[in-house]
Amino acid sequence: MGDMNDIFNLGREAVHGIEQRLGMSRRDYLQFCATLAVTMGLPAGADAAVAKAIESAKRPSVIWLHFQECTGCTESLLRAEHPTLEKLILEIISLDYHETLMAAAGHQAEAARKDAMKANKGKYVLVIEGAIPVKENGNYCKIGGHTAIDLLKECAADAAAVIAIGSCASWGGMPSTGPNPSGASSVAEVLGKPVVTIPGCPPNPYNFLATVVHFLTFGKLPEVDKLGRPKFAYSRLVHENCERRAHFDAGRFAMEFGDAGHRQGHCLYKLGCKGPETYANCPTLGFGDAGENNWPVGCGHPCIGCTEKGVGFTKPIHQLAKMVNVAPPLQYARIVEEQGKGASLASAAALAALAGAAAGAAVMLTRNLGLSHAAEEAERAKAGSKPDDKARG
Ligand code: FSX
Ligand code: SF4
Ligand code: F3S
Repeated sequence: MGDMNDIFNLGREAVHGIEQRLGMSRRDYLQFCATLAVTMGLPAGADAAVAKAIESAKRPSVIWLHFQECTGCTESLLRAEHPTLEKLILEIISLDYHETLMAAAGHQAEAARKDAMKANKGKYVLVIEGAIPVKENGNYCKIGGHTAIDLLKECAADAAAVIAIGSCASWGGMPSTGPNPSGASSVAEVLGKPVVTIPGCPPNPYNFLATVVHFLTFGKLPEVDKLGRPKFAYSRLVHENCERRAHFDAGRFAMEFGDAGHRQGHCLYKLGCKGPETYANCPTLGFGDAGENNWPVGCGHPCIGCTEKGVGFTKPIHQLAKMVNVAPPLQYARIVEEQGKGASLASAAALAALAGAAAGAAVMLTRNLGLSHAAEEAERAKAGSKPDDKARG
């Protein structure tokens, strides 16, 4: 958390102005700035910079286009349970063109877009929600007689920054699910250059807001990974911060919805949870400001990998996830301990046979039950095998 002196030294008059403008108490406002700074992973004191930027900077003009999508991105931004989030968004940015929210229609709406682009040439932030269909010359999506392809290119030409919000705009998302009849493509593919992406279906509104506030505070977009995702939000696997992780490590899994394991909050890996191969900050940020555990896994549903290209809307929901950086057996306690020489090979073999193990497994069990750690290592050295390979079978 930042230096409170910095925050409280923020001119009282300025903060008063903010109180008036945002219709929230000074305490709530400063808390909000601190939350955004923490979301962005900024160092101590940055919350004061965020507060100053929001207070002093001119609201950036935002032009928001909708293509192939469900409008869930907008919904998640504006229907968050936080009582002031909607207000904050509309007060921090100047939403000059947004087809779902604007009152204008038809030619009036077209004129509003042109006017906003002209008045803020080179300075506006272009936000794209939805994928762009490229098959049949883009005819699957037309607005005001123009294809999504043409609209995107026209609006991106004079934008200061382009943000692809949601998985559809980021990598094709749900509309690009095979066989992808309309050729749904990402913003970066159509523009032929990388853009900032905030994937998620829908994405967490705080990740979008933090990205915009970063732009406002530092005059540039946050650091991104090779897929254009802000590192502050997408550098960790869901699995790395999941509250059910201890159950995964201990081998306690829900095997079907509603079973004892599921009711006790055990790991959802065996129900197809894609947390082990999905990068997102859902477990740490949560959704909807409705308190702890308000995210898919927290609510008892496996992560479907909605942020991740090649996972969400691609892999079958109940297919087991690929373990990106950890394999389950590595987490289990060794089955051969240091002390003791253990049983003879013969007695161990008998034990394995008694246990009814299959022939191959019995051999393995024989080896593992029958040897002490030191002897096991010696066996391996003799066989020229690497540690653990055999123990895991
Ligand atoms: Fe919907 Fe947005 Fe999903 Fe896509 O979010 S919530 S289909 S990511 O573009 O509206
Ligand atoms: Fe959590 Fe899913 Fe990982 Fe289990 S597999 S710990 S439910 S992210
Ligand atoms: Fe999506 Fe998984 Fe998060 S489904 S919302 S990435 S927990």
